Amino acid sequence: AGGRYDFLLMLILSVKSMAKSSSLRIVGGLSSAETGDWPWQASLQYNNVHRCGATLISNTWLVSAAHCFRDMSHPQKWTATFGALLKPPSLKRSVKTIIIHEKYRYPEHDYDIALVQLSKRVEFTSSIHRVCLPEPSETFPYNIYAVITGWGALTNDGPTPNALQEATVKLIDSNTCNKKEVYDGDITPRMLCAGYLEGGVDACQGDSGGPLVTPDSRLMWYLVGIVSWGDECAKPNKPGVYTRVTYFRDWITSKTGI
Ligand code: 4AZ
Repeated sequence: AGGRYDFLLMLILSVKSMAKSSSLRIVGGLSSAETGDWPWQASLQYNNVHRCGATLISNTWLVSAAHCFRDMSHPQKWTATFGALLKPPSLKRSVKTIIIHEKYRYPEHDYDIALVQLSKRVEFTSSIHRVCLPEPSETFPYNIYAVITGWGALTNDGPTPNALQEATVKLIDSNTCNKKEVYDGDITPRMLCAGYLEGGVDACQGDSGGPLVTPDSRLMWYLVGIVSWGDECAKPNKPGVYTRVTYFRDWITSKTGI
């Protein structure tokens, strides 16, 4: 069945990219997203500057990466914005609470997950609403397609866009990702690799905390991963590494009730 949904996803994405002039984005992504395309995507901003992505999982909670809040876990300085453009955003919320995973220890990448509670509800619309969370027991086969989105750098150490970028990547199995020439055993059970071993398409600085999503057979989108780390961006044998959301599904419930 995976092949069939892969085909549908590729069809949707290629039709979308044909419908507008494509250019090199995210790193090697298809193009800018359109308003409402990825309605769960949020920008987390510190003193009104974009720092990280985040994903809406309820009317009041976002999930993001723990490393986004290093030395900056004071909620009052953070805001979340929604809408495909950073400026002007279509909605803005202040942050009430930041919960960083108890086992996250900088500079390690393990347990790279955080929850962000908004000070006021977001009322869902067609262009701003939550993503689905997978069951803890869900297993996503490797080689299926998934989509990454964000306002991160367009190339390693390169410029950042105002419009949300999107790209298609493939899930990579952890045995492959732990090979000596790839990440040499650094991939823990809390992580998931996605991208291409040949390089070229990847998340990059500023995409951290943002979503890696894949659709089910009904085209409901599920959060599979959270942009976490990688050796620079889009290099051969250095795919993006994501926080594995299924591992943390029960932790999310314990903190939010979701
Ligand atoms: C970063 O520095 C970062 N290529 C995020 C994602 C990746 C690398 C670096 C993955 O936030």
